[in-house]
Amino acid sequence: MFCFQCQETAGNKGCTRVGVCGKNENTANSQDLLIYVTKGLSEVVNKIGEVDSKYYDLISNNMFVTITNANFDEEDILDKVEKTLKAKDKLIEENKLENLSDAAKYTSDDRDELKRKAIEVGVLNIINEDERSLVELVTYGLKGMAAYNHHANVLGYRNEEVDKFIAQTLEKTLKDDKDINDLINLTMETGKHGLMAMELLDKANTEKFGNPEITEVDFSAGDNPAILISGHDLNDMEMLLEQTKGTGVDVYTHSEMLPANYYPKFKKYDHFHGNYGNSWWSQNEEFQKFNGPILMTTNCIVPLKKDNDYLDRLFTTGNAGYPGAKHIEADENGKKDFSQIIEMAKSCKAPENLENTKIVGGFAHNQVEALAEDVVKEIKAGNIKKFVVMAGCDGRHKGRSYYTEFAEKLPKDYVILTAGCAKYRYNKLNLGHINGIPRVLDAGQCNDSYSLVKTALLLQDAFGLESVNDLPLEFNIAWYEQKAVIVLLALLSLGVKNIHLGPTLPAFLSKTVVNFLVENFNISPITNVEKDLEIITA
Ligand code: FS2
Ligand code: SF4
Repeated sequence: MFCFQCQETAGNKGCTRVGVCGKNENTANSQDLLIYVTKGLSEVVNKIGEVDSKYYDLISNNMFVTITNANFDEEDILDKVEKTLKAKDKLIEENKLENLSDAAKYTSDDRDELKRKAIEVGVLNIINEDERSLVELVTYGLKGMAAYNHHANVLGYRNEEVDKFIAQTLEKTLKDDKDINDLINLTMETGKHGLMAMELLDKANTEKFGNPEITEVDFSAGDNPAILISGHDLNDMEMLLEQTKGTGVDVYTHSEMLPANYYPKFKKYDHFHGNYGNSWWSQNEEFQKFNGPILMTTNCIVPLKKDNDYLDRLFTTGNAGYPGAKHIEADENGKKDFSQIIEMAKSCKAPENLENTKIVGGFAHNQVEALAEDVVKEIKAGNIKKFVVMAGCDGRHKGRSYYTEFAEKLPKDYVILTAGCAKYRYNKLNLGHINGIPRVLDAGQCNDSYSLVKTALLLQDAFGLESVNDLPLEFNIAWYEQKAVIVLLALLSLGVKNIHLGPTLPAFLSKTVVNFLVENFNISPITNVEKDLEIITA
């Protein structure tokens, strides 16, 4: 195996024997094969031109499955490989396609052969380091885009341009004669389409569930038995709340599902208790203490430790998967039956209380727009000096305490704009208010990063500035997995410069690609809190 797609990759070079995330060699290889056959399917779909949207769904789903910490189940991934091959072969036969690439031609229904092939199709097949770097940068961006696209699709929203871009770009990565400049252009195009996918998801979420609003979220545990829901899928959230109504079972969010608390539609459910626990990586201890069933709707899953005995309480759905955990499939209409989880919850003890914290969030673009007048007033009065976007991911590395310290030491007239699980590093610090405007404005999940872009454009407009780079706005982004890659590419496609990126630069960026990003966008790695604060406050 060779995998270097996330920030925690071994030695910041690559995982070669087992993933730091816990992904074993066979699972890693099966994911490589899933990407390979999905590229083949994409080529076939592009050749035909117009196909049923179910093929685009399959492409997005497959990409999503391979995102860090989404699916650890080799057999499930190989099932998806077989499903993809069958769909592709049917299209080839029906349309009598010829002159296809090896990836599009490849087929087998023999598991042993699939496992053999899986070893052959890894990222190291591209020998030229710069080419490999750009192909993987684009592919990881597409994974993030596919995740956003999938969430919008299940809510009934679609942008054909996004679907087609994903399929066409995947096919382009198969070409033997890749030109570096073409790949650089493709990277920027990926960012541009990433923004479209984010916009689509924002529209889907806000039209379905209302605009997030300022909300105080309770982190304490109640007395009823309960279900913990994690990941990012708001469609699953709604189905779970609906099915648990009147059952005596409460629902709590975990990690990236926290922002579900900000949506008007979800707030109406009395048995939606609040949030339990913290960032994804603290789940082993927190799931153990929760006592009731846990539903993982997407990444980030952490493999169970030896002393964890909650596997029988762990459920996955959608593109998430974990060996031994029960998986809840949607029916042909997209509906999911969570009754077995609810029945299990009834016989479980109530969650153990972890804390009595309360946090305030819900500052997505509509809410910020409602506050715009006050915000502009405070900026003009000199009470708010700058905004710092501290969005992105959290992770296990000790070095991430940088973000806690950075937030703590920011001057008191600085406001943090955030989205994603990165906020767990500082969202309980009580950083205070500036005349009623909280110093940490949480827009929601990493999936809601579009809100931060809208907020920046709103401020640009309010001050009549030509470029977003002229705003009193700094970017200190923390990344971990591939959704952060598409957020970064989306920002670059908007021309955002001077982004600080940490805790480390991606291992998949070659020196040439890093130089390109520095020369054109002045991206820099974080250094230490003092030095970075000096730069940011200059
Ligand atoms: Fe956090 Fe993990 Fe949101 Fe990422 S829960 S790092 O995959 O998607 O952000
Ligand atoms: Fe390693 Fe990250 Fe890949 Fe897991 S996803 S195998 S930690 S690089």
